[in-house]
Amino acid sequence: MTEYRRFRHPGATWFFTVNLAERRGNRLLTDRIDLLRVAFSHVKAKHPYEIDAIMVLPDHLHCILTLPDGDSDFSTRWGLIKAHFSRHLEKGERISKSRAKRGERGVWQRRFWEHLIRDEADYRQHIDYIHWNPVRHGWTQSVKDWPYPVFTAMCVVGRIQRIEVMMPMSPTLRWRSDANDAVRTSPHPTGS
Ligand code: NI
Repeated sequence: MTEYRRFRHPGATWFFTVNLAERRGNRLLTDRIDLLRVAFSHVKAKHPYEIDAIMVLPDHLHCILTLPDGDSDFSTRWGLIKAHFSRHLEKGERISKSRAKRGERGVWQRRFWEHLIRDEADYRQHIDYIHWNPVRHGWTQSVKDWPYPVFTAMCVVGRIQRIEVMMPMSPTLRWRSDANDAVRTSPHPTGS
């Protein structure tokens, strides 16, 4: 198991929730995880960031990113990641009139949720939140059974491995046999 990463960059580490425009029954992100990985690494090459933790769910994703010192331009990065993903995706999603008028795709929600990580406790809480998210949304009874990749900085460039290998673990996190109990006791910042 990967050693738990410590919170090292006050003022530079952020939690994000990014949603697909169409969420009901949409599994685009896990179906096209290949494309998502390419989008992340493509943007990272020109606009560096570190992925502290990430959970890709079928219709949204949560992650913690650390930006370089003095650079808090996460909006550019997300704009580019989303655009790269959409551009390489076959057309076919529902596109609203206002977006169609501007020639925009309808893959992602325009807005995303961001939260500046305050301190070690806040960092740990959000790591736990990310980790438990598939259970929280009812996709799986146990995080260990979640079949889709969780990737950290390492596997964005390398191969995707399973969650129990790749996920940075918080010392506060304990596996629970009762999934519902896990949901109740997991921290609940916001986003989705
Ligand atoms: Ni979620």
